[in-house]
Amino acid sequence: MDVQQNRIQGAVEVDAVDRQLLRLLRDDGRRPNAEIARALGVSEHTVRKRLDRLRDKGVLRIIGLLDPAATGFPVDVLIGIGVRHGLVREVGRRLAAQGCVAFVGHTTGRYDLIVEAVFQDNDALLAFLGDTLATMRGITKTEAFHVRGVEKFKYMWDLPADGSSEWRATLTKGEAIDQAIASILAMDEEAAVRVAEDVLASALDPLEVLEGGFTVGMRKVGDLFAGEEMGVHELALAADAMKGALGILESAMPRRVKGQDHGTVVIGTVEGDVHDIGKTILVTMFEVSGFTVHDLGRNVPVDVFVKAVEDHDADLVGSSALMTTTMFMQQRLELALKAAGLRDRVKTMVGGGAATQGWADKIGADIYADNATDAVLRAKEARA
Ligand code: B12
Repeated sequence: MDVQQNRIQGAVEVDAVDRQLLRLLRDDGRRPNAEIARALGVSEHTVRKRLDRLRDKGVLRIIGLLDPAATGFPVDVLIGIGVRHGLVREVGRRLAAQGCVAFVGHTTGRYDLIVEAVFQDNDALLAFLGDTLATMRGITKTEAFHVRGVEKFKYMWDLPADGSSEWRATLTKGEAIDQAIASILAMDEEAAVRVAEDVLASALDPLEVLEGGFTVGMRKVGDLFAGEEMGVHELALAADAMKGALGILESAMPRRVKGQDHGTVVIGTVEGDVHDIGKTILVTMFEVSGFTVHDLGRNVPVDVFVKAVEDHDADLVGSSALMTTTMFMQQRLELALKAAGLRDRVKTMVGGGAATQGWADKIGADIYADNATDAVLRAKEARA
């Protein structure tokens, strides 16, 4: 008990911001402080101070790692070594002096030492086992374990979240994107939710994984459906997985900055169309970017859009259409806004899988975007 308490007392305190900072550096140790500051929402001065402290306390070391496999030493072997009593230290030191040895640890159990060594090929490994180790004074037995693949290195280890005794998987952006796409293609809501939770625990940008992972997965599902490799039931299951992940990721998007008001937006999916996942992302992105949003939902008749524009004195109206059979509703909306005398007061935005820039030009819509981030950027430009 005393030992445990001493260990905890001596441990360096690493708070949530430190952990996020360490994760960012784990991906790229040369990431500029300015970029880290932006990602964490703190000043560069704070980043510098925290880095200095973590370095001083020995929590962080930024080093260059040489990859043996990439430099012509692909054979990676762990070797358990038994040593005659009294000679363990001496043998350990002699092993550590060998050029091919990357790690020497003193262990309990069947072996006294565990060594990791790298070789150009199996002949070099056999020479090391048969010549060097077999003739080294004090060694009584060896057992070699050829490492066929590595899932995790020590530097990838992370502390559990604050106040929790549970470790969550920590993912790089690439891993998160791959897993997000896979969970949608597998139509696995549980997996999608887990990936989304891991994204947050890994301090990754939820939007990047949403757009680059989950949304890409949904588009692939659409292609499989078009090629008749998936039915409507599977589409619905994939959509449930996407919605599960979306709920988690949305909760972590930064809330609207107080006092910011870029304008009022009315958003909905057009009549006859129930596809509302993209529309929901759009609503979130406009909200977190400082707009006041009125979400009309899906399957929304044109006159409901028009009434909402009038009632809320909207600056922008966005209509989403995912099908070639429903996109004409976006054109009807243009005409109805003109007929109501509102067209000059409001900017129109069209989007969703069916719409294109060409379509927007043809019907006279002001803004087209094929993702929610660009939609917000264009809306801000149009209002500037
Ligand atoms: C999930 C899905 C469903 C789910 C929808 C669940 C839900 N609540 O949304 C369910 C199973 C219900 C469904 C039903 C159907 N679907 Co469906 N569906 C899809 C699928 C696979 C994914 C759509 C999606 O969510 N994508 C992910 C989101 C994030 O992307 P997004 O919608 O494109 O949105 C992004 C951008 O486009 C943009 N954006 C979106 N809206 C807006 C709006 C504005 C203003 C702006 C600026 C930007 C913008 O920002 C978003 C975020 O980045 C698509 C395939 C595809 N390639 O789109 C087919 C697809 C749209 N469906 C299709 C079809 C045919 C159907 C059905 C007719 C099938 C049937 N036989 O019953 C029905 C139609 C029901 C109806 N009346 O609407 C076809 C449409 C074909 C066509 N060209 O007309 C598609 C293209 C599949 C295909 N390749 O054949 N579907």
